Amino acid sequence: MLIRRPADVRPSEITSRDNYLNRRRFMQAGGLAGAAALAGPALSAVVPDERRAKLSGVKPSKFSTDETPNSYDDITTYNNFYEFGTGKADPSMYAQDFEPRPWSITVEGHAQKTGTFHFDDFIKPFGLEERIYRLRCVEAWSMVIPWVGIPLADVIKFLQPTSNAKFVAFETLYDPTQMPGQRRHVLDWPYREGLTIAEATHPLTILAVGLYGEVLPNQDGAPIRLVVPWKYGFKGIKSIVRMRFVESMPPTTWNMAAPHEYGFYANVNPHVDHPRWSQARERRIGSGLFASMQPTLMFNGYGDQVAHLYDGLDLRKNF
Ligand SMILES: Nc1nc2c(c(=O)[nH]1)N[C@H]1C(S)=C(S)[C@@H](COP(=O)(O)O)O[C@H]1N2
Ligand SMILES: [Mo]
Repeated sequence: MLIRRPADVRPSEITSRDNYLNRRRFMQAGGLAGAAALAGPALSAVVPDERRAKLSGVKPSKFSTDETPNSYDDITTYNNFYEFGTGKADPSMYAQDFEPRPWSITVEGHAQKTGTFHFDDFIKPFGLEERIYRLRCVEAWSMVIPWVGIPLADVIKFLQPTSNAKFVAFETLYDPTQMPGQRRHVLDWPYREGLTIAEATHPLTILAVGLYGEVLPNQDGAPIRLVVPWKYGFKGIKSIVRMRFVESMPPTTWNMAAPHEYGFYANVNPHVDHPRWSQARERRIGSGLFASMQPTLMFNGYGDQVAHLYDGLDLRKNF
């Protein structure tokens, strides 16, 4: 288990937290009209920039699983985020100095509303929901994660794609000064992912901005990442800076790296094995070393809701 040493807490972080608390105290004590204006954008932001700050106005969702979530510790110390190293503990160590603010998201391609949005403006029109979802990694481990996010369908409706938009492509930040993993050509940076429009606008698909009711930790993809619960974890692209509405199937990182092993669709499918290992079972992280593996469910258990998206598609060919 990883313990965060006091040395890892940078002075800038302490200062911003103190300022935040002071401002709050000032407002509570003074009850001044217009105090919100004095306090500035930090208090009005839907997703505060202070680490581990509590998110307010989060609504529960009927789409959540009732399985017990993994611990905060599991979810934040067992990660895949190659921009910070390829080991499972690397992101929890090397993403600490990453600054997910200021942040902007550029929207391009076949949509009425394109351009560069500040993160806060991008999020503001939408309500935050808690979505407790199973995450199934292609490496045959799984977790249950209480995300906080916004439905991607709402965002897409707001951006008004044209009829030419058949797919949505996403890109992660490319910044080797902050992302040490990008100093080596482990993957063809920036990390890229894509969905069909039907997948992107499915009610289960969200952009996550939080975890356990708090601001999303860096190692889980701060400030904003994709979550598509019926697909292998690698589709859940982290730290998104670009969204592009396109006409043809966009290139995706793992498909480019190993086309025979990772397809565009990447639907969780216990009947289609990875060329080098079985996908029939999975190990639930945190269940203990001696716990047996559990069966992997078609579409990660979300088949009732998503199977229709693939009617007539051969899922062996379109893996
Ligand atoms: N930018 C980026 N996004 C990424 C990855 C990555 O290496 N870089 N890894 C993917 C993989 S393989 C998985 S399983 C999930 C893990 O998400 P988590 O660490 O929040 O559980 O993130 C996905 N998103
Ligand atoms: Mo993964």
